[in-house]
Amino acid sequence: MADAKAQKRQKFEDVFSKLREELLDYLRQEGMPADVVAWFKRNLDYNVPGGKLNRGMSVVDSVEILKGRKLNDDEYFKAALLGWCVEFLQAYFLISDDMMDQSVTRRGQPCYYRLEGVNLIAINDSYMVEGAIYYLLKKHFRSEPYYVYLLDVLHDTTFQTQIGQLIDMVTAPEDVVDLSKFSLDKHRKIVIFKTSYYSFYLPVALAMYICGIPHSPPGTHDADDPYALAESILVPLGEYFQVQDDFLDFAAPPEVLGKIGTDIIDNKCSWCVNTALALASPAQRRVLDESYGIKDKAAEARVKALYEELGIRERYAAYEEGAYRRIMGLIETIPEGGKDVGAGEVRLKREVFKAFLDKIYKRQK
Ligand code: DMA
Ligand code: MG
Ligand code: MG
Ligand code: MG
Repeated sequence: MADAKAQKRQKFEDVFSKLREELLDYLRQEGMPADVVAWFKRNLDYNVPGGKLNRGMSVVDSVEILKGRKLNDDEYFKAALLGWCVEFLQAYFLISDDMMDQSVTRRGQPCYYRLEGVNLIAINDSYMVEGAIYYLLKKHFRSEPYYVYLLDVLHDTTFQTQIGQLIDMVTAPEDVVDLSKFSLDKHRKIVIFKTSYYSFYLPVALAMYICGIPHSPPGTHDADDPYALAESILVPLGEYFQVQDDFLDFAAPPEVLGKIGTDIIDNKCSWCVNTALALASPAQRRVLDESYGIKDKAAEARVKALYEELGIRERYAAYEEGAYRRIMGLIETIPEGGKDVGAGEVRLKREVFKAFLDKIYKRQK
């Protein structure tokens, strides 16, 4: 079982090696100096492949589920390529996210911008990881009838994520800590925009496009559009995923998580602080007001102790159970046997969403 999982990952990673070579060849063909090619190679190797690969591999999984059969070599390559586009997009966001959050580690190693000689060049390096997506897409999908849909969904979800990162940053100013600005409502907006669209809707929508699932004609009710239906389930799923991310920032051991949490010190509008604010007595609220969002390890420890005192772990466990049941309920609104999408033979299936939910339920990292 563990072997099958490792093999599956290896097969997916082999596609990355091929894509990386195509990108490096492009620079070489353009006559770029060897040190420039080497820099781009290190950028790609350091930032793109080392994560859990859940988002990327879920494109392949979703295509397999939608088609209801194993993929041939060409179908696998195309699905995996789109999966890697999601991973490239993620890498682009993470390089800049770590700079903005002044994070220290990511995936068990120093954040990229902290490497010697990198620093602010990481800004351009993040743009190049994004640019690579459109080079690869054009090279492999230019003549497909759905090419423009791939471009649209990538651009739309990129902009949504950038808006989400902006709300996240603006709600967490470095100089003024004002916890009255926080609310679970604002938190919801932040997490849906910064995480749900690109991590959950995007992989499934890409899979649906290459399977040829059509949009319903303009003017028809949203509920009849398979993409709108997918979004209505994947957005809450992504919200649950980011609540996990917020909780793990506080509760998970860094050696398991692969990153050191910064939310308390960075004054983030996290699920944990919002939940704590709702539970705190006036005295506990004063602890939060005095210790949250300041660059001081002892203050951070006081906030963490308060989280323990308020039972944030138990609240989270209850939230997780509720979220799981609620999302399962949403999935079960899809007609059994798949939603008939008319012209296409491929139907939206419950299994696409269940597979995703099972991957993240009770995750520890
Ligand atoms: C993640 O927000 C959002 C994006 C778009 C990278 P975050 O800062 O909570 O992520 P992490 O905990 O991985 O730094
Ligand atoms: Mg971050
Ligand atoms: Mg962030
Ligand atoms: Mg986080």
